[in-house]
Parts: sequence; structure tokens; C-alpha cells
Amino acid sequence: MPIRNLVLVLGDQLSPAISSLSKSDRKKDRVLMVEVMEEATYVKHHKKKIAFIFSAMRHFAKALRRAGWKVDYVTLDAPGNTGSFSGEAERSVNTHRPQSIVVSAPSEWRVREVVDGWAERFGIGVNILEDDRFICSSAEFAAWAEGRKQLRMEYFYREMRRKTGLLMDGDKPVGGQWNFDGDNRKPAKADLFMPQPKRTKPDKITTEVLQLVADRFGDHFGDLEPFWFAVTAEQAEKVLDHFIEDALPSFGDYQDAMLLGERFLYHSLISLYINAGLLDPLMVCQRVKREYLDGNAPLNAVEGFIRQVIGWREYVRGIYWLKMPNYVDENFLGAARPLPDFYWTGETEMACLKAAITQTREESYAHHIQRLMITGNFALLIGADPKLVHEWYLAVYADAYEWVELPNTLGMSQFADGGLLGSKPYAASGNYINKMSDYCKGCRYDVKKKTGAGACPFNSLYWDFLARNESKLRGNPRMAQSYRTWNRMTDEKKTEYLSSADRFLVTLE
Ligand code: FAD
Ligand code: DLZ
Ligand code: SF4
Repeated sequence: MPIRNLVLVLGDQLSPAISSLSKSDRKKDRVLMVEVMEEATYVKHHKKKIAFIFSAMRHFAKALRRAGWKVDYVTLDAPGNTGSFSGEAERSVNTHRPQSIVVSAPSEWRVREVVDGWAERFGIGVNILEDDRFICSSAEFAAWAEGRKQLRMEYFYREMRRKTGLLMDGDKPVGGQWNFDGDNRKPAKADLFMPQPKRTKPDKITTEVLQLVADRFGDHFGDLEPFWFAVTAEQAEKVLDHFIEDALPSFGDYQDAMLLGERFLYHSLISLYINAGLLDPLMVCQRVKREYLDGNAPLNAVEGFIRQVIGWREYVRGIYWLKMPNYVDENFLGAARPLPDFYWTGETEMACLKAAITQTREESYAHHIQRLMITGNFALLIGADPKLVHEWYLAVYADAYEWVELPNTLGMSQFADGGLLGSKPYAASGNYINKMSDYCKGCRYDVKKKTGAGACPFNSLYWDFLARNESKLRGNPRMAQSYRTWNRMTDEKKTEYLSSADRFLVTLE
């Protein structure tokens, strides 16, 4: 029977209620899902990330078929697989001769550009629908941003609170404050009752995918096994339940903490599921809010969590679509150093970096403060090329898609957009890391030592970063205190810092 429309569902669109599916008809239309080499290799994604996406896609296709959809699913090694979205869409158009292609808007610029070319290339209609899983559309964000000198997340977040009604008491924030971050900076202590992540056992589909990934992507970064990510919506909901029960009450208090033996602390580990479509962000926030109303979790935890999802997550997406395609080329600080090899191997004597990178290699996961204040901070301080830093983050984390990764990396972490996203660079010396973690205790470097042999490299690198970028950062009011301290130092002290940093930087080459 001829089909009406071809409904393309991409690997991060695994939501049954997504616009492309909800606006289609399972009797008349046909779904197309494709595993393509181009997507798996435009950066060399972590093996676990590819396995997660392929397995989640295969499970989703199965669920769609069970729900009565006709689904063409092209596996990576299917005969004739052309290896790209365009090639597979073209093959399918030639086979089915649909009236048009329907697709929810791709989340990344790169893919959007490709899909935008299809109407002309295939000579049929291509209906690109708004991705309605986001709370704020790109148009709405652009309207909010219009005419504002600064695009501060905090103000955007308040709009999202008003729009969703989450933690609102009429038009006032519950608890009388919008933000309880001041309560959320406690270092954690190792604790026998520390929550452990919910691990999902691989089923037959996942086991097949693991074999495929081992065979085809053996040279990609990261350990493939043990593989314990959820790959269906039901399993992801269990991960969410587990987080709510075990970790949410302490999420706020220890959000910024880091511990050597504890890779996950009180974090939710759900970003990969929300980003791929297995969990709906608003549903997640409603569930979390309920815990506050029922008296199971304190306001600082619940507000802190909801802020990450309806605040930061929506905000970075808004920035991405507002500023692309040029955003990816920004390099405000003119940083040009290659990323050290140990970002790929974890082989460094700096205990904090070794922990964050080893964990990234093994889990395809690091929590926010590890990404921002360990790997991100170090790359910023040494002046690593922000594009290389961006490509690293995009490849190594299971939750990484350019729309969310790029603003976090290039904007928040590397200050390459000159302060559009963050009001000051997230640059810190060893003192911060020592305060928020137990990494320094087992490090061969001495965090208290400022310069010379055995001194923590972050200490001299911090001042070297400030000195190197003085002309660009001096005018930033939030940097004024640091520059005052720098300028009060004797020339001798300054030289000591700069030559100590130089000696260290040479070792990276
Ligand atoms: P939790 O700490 O439990 O937070 C709850 C949820 O809030 C997350 O699941 C996520 O959906 C959301 N969230 C929290 N912070 C952010 C943020 N800054 N931006 C967007 N969403 C946020 N997040 C990604 O989803 N993909 C990325 O590729 C990514 N790259 C990052 C790169 C850098 C340099 C930095 C500093 C942060 C990056 N983040 C990214 C944000 C954040 O680190 C991750 O969302 C978080 O660590 C995911 O772990 P979790 O689910 O345990 O989060
Ligand atoms: C990340 C990824 C990978 C590794 N592979 C695929 C794939 O084979 N097929 C697919 O549809 N999606 C994949 N994805 C996710 C896409 O990169 C993501 O959907 C787009 O970037 C959205 O713009
Ligand atoms: Fe990292 Fe310095 Fe602490 Fe070592 S001493 S763990 S390098 S901050």
C-alpha cells in the first residue's frame, strides 16, 4: 500500500509524543530510523555513547511497532546502508515515494542544515516541526533575548518558573526566594550510605549492539563494558525513581562536591535519558516538585534540581540556536594550545584530572563540577583551543549533543564567547579544588605550595592565566579583586608564578 508521509525519527528523538509522531498517522505514514556511520563518527564518540543510542533506538523502534506503527529500521551493517541521513532518506524516498517527509526539528545545527536541503534535493515537501519537548521554543528565547544587554540565566529561569508554575506561589517563588544556591556548596564526606546508581542489565538487543560497537568502533575513546545504562523509557524512569528516593534530598547540599571514590555522589544521572527523549524534562520536574510538597526533600535540593532542568538546560539551548552557526568559532581569549594527550589517556600525576578523566573513560559520565572545575578549568588555565576542548566534551560524554554541550563548554567553561553565558571565567586555583574535594590528599603535588618543584600546577597556572589575559579581563568587575591581588604582588613574586607556570606548560608540549 502506498504510504502518505515518511516520518524520520532521529536518535535523540525517542519520545512517543514528539511532534513528528503525534502529528502523523500510524495507518497512513511510515517511520524511518537509521543507524548511520556519519553520526557515529563526526566526532569519535565514546563507545558507551554509541551503544546507548543504538540500543535505545532499536528498543524505541520495537515499541513503535508494538504500538502499530510501520517502521523501517536500518541497522549500521544493513546491506546498502549509505552511512548518512541524506543517503538513507533518499533511499527510502525512492522506495516508498511518499508525499512528504515529516521530521521534528533536529537538535543540532549540522543536521538541521542537511535536512533543510532535502526539499530541493528530493523534490518533495519536507515538514520540519517544532521540537515541543522543550519548554521554551527558539523563537520565544530570541524574543526574550531581544534588546537585552546581558542574557543572564537567572532572569530567564524566573520566566520559566512563571511559565511552568513550578515552585510558584501565585506570582511569587515558593520559599520567598528564586534561588537557594547559597546553601548548595558543601563539600561531601565519604559515607557508607552514599547512593549508588541504578544499573540496568543489558538484554539481548543491547548485547547485540555491544558486539557491533566492539567490532566497528574499537578505536573510539572509552570502555564499552561494563554497560549499565537504561535503554528504554521504562528503565530510565526507574533510574529517576531511584534518584528521587536515594539522592534527591541531598542533591542541593552536595551539588558542587567531589570525592575520589564516589563518581556519582547525589547526582541524578539522567541527562542522557532526557536528551535522547526517554524522559520528559517537565515530567521529571513535576515528580521532583512533588517530593518537596510531600515533605520528602528540602527546598534547596528541589529548587536546585529544577533550576538545572528548566533553567540551565533550556537556557543553553536558547543560546545555541540564537548564536549558531558562528558560535562554534568564537575564541575571545585567543587560546590556541593543543589539548594535552592525557585528556584521552588519563595518564597524569594530577590526581583531580586523573580521577575525572579516568571516570570519563570508564563511565562516559562526569558530574557538572568535574566538567567545569577540573577538566574545564585546567583547559581554560593552560589556554587550550576552545574548539578542541569542545570536540573533546562532545565525544566523551553519553549526554553530549552539540546544542547542550557547546554553550556549556565554549561559553560557560572556556569563556570563549567573552561572557555572554557566564559573567566571569570559571578559573580557579588548587585551593578551590581542595575545598570542594578530597583529591588533593592523594596527589603527588602539594596544593598549599604555590610555586616551584612539587607545587600544585593549578596555583601558578591561575595567575599565569590572569596575567596572560589581563587586557581582556581587567575591566570585568567580577575579576577586579583577583587583579587587585595580582597587582599588589611584588615583581619578584609575579615572576616566580609566571616562570613556574612556564616550566609546567613546557611539560605539556
Ligand atoms: P544532575 O547534576 O543530576 O542535574 C540534573 C539535570 O539538570 C541533568 O540531568 C541535566 O539534564 C540538567 N543540567 C544540569 N546542568 C546543566 C547544564 N549546565 N546544562 C544543561 N543541562 C543541565 N549536559 C548535557 O546534558 N550534555 C552535555 O554535553 C554537557 N556538556 C557539558 C560540558 C561542560 C564543560 C559543562 C561544564 C557542563 C556540561 N553539561 C552537559 C551540563 C552538566 O554537566 C550535565 O548535564 C550533568 O553533569 C549531567 O549529569 P546528571 O544527569 O547527573 O546531572
Ligand atoms: C549521536 C548519534 C549517533 C552516534 N548515531 C546516530 C545514528 O546512527 N542515527 C541517528 O538517528 N542518530 C544518531 N545519533 C544522534 C544524532 O546525532 C542526533 O539525533 C542529531 O545530532 C540531532 O541533530
Ligand atoms: Fe589537583 Fe593540585 Fe589538588 Fe593535585 S594538588 S589534586 S593537581 S588541585
